[in-house]
Amino acid sequence: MSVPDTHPRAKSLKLRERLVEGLHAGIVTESGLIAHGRGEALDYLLGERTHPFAQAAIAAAAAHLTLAQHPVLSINGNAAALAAEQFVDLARDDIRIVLEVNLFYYTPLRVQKIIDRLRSVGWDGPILDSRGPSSILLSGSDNPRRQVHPDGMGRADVVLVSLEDGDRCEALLAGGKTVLCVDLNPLSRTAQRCQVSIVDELTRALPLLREQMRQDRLETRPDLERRLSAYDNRRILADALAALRHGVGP
Ligand code: PTJ
Repeated sequence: MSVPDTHPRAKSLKLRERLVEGLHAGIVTESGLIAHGRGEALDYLLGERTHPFAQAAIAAAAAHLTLAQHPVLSINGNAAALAAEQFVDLARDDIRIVLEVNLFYYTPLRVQKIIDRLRSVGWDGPILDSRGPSSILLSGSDNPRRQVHPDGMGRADVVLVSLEDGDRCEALLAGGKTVLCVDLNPLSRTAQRCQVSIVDELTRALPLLREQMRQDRLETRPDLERRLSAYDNRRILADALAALRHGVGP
């Protein structure tokens, strides 16, 4: 059923449709629908808008990605279903950015379907598979989620993960990576542990991140470094939690 633009919950319902379509296309798992429902509830409480704490985190994430030598965008089933075009837009803007498919519920077929989705929105560059035949294990922990592609997260200094499980984030941190996340739950292990937590809905956050990265190309390295040294992720998480507790919903 298509949702009319005039419906009061149109945006939210359209995102839901993308997830359901992704499930039928073999991109999203059943658990992915549950994860989306959790995100939807949190976003409702946040008034479905980007708050200043998310804008500050986006600015920090953009600085990290701009200063990085080997930036990687990690893409799972939900992220691909919701925002394939937006990830491709980011990668098109910056030839250093590498796309890596990284799945919790791994099957080679799902990886292929996600690659096909990224191709269908016009990406013709490389797309790596974290658990393909050439994968390696990150050192620093025995975390079960430490498999990465050597040309992607294996050599990355900065990784953006979206809607990610906590083990993956911990494996990347143990491997010495700077981890940036998009996660509507400020209490998730990923949001709590990573260096920059963007507590915002993925499809709202990515265009803002793209715009900020475009502006940051004109900034000097010392200015970006100053932005990062002034950034306090603990404070951002506290502000996000306060907004959720206070309940700023529609
Ligand atoms: O595709 P796979 O196999 O890699 O599996 C993907 C899921 C999402 C199932 C897997 O990574 C998972 O179980 O994730 P979690 O642990 O449920 O974490 C997902 C987090 O993303 C939760 O904290 C949700 O609140 C949050 N979230 C869900 N939808 C959105 C979101 N954050 C931002 N934007 C969203 N649209």
